[in-house]
Amino acid sequence: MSKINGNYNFKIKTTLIKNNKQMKNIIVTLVLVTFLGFSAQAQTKKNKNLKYTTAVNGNCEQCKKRIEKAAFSVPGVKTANWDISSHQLTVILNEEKCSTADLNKAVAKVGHDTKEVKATKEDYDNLHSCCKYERE
Ligand SMILES: [Cu+2]
Repeated sequence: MSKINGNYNFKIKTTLIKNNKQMKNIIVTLVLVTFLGFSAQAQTKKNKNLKYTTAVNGNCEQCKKRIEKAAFSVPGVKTANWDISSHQLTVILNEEKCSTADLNKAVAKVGHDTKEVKATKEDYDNLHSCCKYERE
């Protein structure tokens, strides 16, 4: 009798362990699905105050004005600052109104190569002679 009881208990225990493992799998799946859902939402949610920095080639104060003017011409750009010595353009932009690609295109259009978008030869040639930076 005790042997039968022992077998019986063993069966119950293994069933419980199996159920536990299934439970864990279900929980892990639920957590993953929730997490993936959140990250998908985070990707589609647009940032109204995205801080974006990129390298823009240029030489002087005149370049600075031209680059910043081009940046401000893009709808959604709130602040723009180009640093002459570091060549870094830093902007805050509203992703609901424009993309970083729009910004790069606008800056390249006035003749300045950005890290992402190169100016056409024609746009570069239109630069004032003192502004003709060395192209990489
Ligand atoms: Cu210049």
